[in-house]
Amino acid sequence: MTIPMHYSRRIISVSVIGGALLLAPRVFAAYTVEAVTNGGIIEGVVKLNAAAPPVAPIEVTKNQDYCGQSIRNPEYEVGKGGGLQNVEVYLKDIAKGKALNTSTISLVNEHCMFIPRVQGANVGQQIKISSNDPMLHSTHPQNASTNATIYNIALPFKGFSVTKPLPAFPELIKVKCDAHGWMHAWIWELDHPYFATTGEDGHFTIKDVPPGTYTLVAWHEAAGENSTSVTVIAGKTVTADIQLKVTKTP
Ligand SMILES: [Cu+2]
Repeated sequence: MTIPMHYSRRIISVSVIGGALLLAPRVFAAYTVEAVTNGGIIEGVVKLNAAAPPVAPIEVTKNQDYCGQSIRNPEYEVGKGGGLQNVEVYLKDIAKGKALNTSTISLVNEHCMFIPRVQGANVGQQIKISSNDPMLHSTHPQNASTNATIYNIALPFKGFSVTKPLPAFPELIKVKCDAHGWMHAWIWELDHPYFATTGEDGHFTIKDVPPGTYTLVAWHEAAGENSTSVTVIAGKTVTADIQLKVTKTP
């Protein structure tokens, strides 16, 4: 599949609300692909500003024979050094740089949860949705802001899979399973490839960044967002640790 070098700046979106026809311009920043020969690296660790609040296990209300009575809640995954997993870290408003990702991303229904819980992706990529469980799941991605359904895939048996294109424009996608209300995943679909998801130790690395000053954003499903300014120098590694606020009190 070919990836366009940049995207249309202005799309007119038409919606009908309460019978009124609204014309609202939706503006998307363009991203231009160009060779990066002198890029730098941004790396860091995302941590919480306080101890993660205790989270009750997920109560299983359906298919207990397979899923069990409860499932550990992965809302806050804090590693040994205090790093927070499943944080999407990305550059905001980067105008040009390396080519977009084109591989097919994966979302697996496994033991009554989605794997991975959080991932980044690019416009133009495909997603393989599959199930490793012997009962019915659905995979229902929605725009996280509007709840507009992107598609809704039924996965009736173990080994079933469907590969679909991601939406044509960048958006935060929230995925749910209509059969199991506790199943959630998030996909940060961006129009540039400068993103990373923190691992078990809360660490992230973003490579081949053209020299310049950028806003680096960290997003977490429960702790929300924070950002920092980061200046990348050719051939160097810059450290940019980010702290997120615990929003729930124990
Ligand atoms: Cu399910």
